[in-house]
Amino acid sequence: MWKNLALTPLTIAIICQGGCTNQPTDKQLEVWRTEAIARNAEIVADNAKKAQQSQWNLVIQGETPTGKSLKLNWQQLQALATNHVKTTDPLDIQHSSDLFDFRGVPVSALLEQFTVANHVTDVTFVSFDSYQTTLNLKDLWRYPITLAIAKNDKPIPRAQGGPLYLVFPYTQYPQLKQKYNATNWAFYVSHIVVGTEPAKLRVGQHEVNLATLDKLPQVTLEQTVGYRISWPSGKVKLYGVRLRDVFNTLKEPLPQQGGVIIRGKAPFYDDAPVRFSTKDLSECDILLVTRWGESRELIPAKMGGPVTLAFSSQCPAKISQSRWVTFVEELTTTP
Ligand SMILES: Nc1nc2c(c(=O)[nH]1)N[C@H]1C(S)=C(S)[C@@H](COP(=O)(O)O)O[C@H]1N2
Ligand SMILES: [Mo]
Repeated sequence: MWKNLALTPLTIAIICQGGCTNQPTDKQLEVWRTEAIARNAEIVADNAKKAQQSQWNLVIQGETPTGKSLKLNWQQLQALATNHVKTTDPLDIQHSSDLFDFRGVPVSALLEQFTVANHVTDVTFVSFDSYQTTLNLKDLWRYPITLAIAKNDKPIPRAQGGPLYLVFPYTQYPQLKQKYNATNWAFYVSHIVVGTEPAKLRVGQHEVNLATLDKLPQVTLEQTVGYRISWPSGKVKLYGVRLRDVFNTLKEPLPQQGGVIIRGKAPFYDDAPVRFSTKDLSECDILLVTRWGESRELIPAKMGGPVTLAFSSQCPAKISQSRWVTFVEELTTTP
């Protein structure tokens, strides 16, 4: 605590105690003390913010020949963040005509570390809050679209998309504005998915892939979906398996009093877990969806696939108004 304290009039006053000629008045000491406390609180808050930022990781994964993934910590990101993009920021509404100097890692520099499978056409960015945006792979090679860590030489505050903000060089390449609008500028990016990952879920001690899911009883729903991004509006066909069948088949007992927690890729699921009681699971169909539409296509990353969570319209509102989890990665039981 004390080593964080800035050299303020209070510390000087303490050093001077006894030895200095102009003794401060009690009132002056009280002012200095108040100032020192305020300054100290600022430093502590600032350190907390820095700690939060230094814990930020970026994961890059997806369709690479070996399924290789890469996790970069804050220190590594900082070392890579050497590219400058001078552009307006369409999400900085109060300064919409200002030119900002963003410093960050061009996405192409990250992709260079992979051999991307030939058929891959797009790359999806997933954010802390589960927001997602998908870009054309060719555009990432063609333009210095960048994950920025600094804006005008300062770390980017959370409210402005930090610590890692996907920025487009609008000013240098105005044609990018036609293709990518403000909704593509993703705040607090945590994952980059190249193409679409193969289905791989952790269920308790088990690892489950698409072949395993395909062996379970298949359920079809036709209804409006609750995903935020890139799904058609109106009724959509969804195909998948019931959560309760997944647990039963794997002989993972569902706790009578407790329930299950469903975790997606976005880090905020750790803070705000999506959970259902065992009773909820028996009352209606809560599904892990693996295919959609008339032609039963696999769910691409662009739509939050390969596995998403869905609720039958027969489910009570309290259940179906839960989050429609995208990029489902883990199911665990909870007492
Ligand atoms: N991580 C993240 N990035 C995001 C969003 C979001 O909800 N989360 N919203 C997008 C959309 S739709 C817009 S219009 C702008 C501004 O979003 P806001 O009005 O919610 O700040 O940010 C874009 N980037
Ligand atoms: Mo928006």
